Amino acid sequence: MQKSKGMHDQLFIKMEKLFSSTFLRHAYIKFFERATIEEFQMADIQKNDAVLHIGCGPLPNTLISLARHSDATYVGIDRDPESVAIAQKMVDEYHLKNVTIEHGDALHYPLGIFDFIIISFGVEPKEEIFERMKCEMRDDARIIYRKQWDFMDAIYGRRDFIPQGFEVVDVHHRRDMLKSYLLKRIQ
Ligand SMILES: C[S@@+](CCC(N)C(=O)[O-])C[C@H]1O[C@@H](n2cnc3c(N)ncnc32)[C@H](O)[C@@H]1O
Repeated sequence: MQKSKGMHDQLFIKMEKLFSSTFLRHAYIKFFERATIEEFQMADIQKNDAVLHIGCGPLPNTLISLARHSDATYVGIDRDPESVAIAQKMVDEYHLKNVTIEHGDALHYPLGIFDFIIISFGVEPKEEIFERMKCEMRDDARIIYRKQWDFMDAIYGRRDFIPQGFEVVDVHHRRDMLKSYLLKRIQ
């Protein structure tokens, strides 16, 4: 991974942790809400679906926005224990009974029961994680995979990569400069 991308990821985690102890935490979650709801129109999550978010972060804005708008079962994991503890408090604060937060790394966490798997922008190592998903996710599962808008690839030093063995079903450019792919495994 390029140095500037790694620094960006670390900064993001620090910022979410900092906001989490202030009144700004609610504004932060609200700020991303519209972009998230627009993004997930392409996924069409249904009531009986199980959704895994890999890299929910200390402020699990994606899960909170989704759970407030679409009935489904949501699980958020993060490999950083401190982020998990903060995220759990946030979910409790929003009284979301259909969201579970767990400590877990995408390199080991069981993937086989999920209809949708969301991969956060800051999740690494992506190549290895996609290899795992190819073998372990359900045949009909869908992935929401986020990266920066293409023009920022040069800054982060990572080229646009669609993992081998997956095809693009849809693409959405979020208003906050994240590009989001809906992927499925090539059968
Ligand atoms: C951009 S941040 C959180 C995004 C966010 N708050 C949201 O709701 O979309 C990404 C998070 O991914 C976590 N992460 C990175 N690699 C991971 C992995 N292999 N498994 C689980 N979590 C990971 C980091 O610890 C970080 O908290």
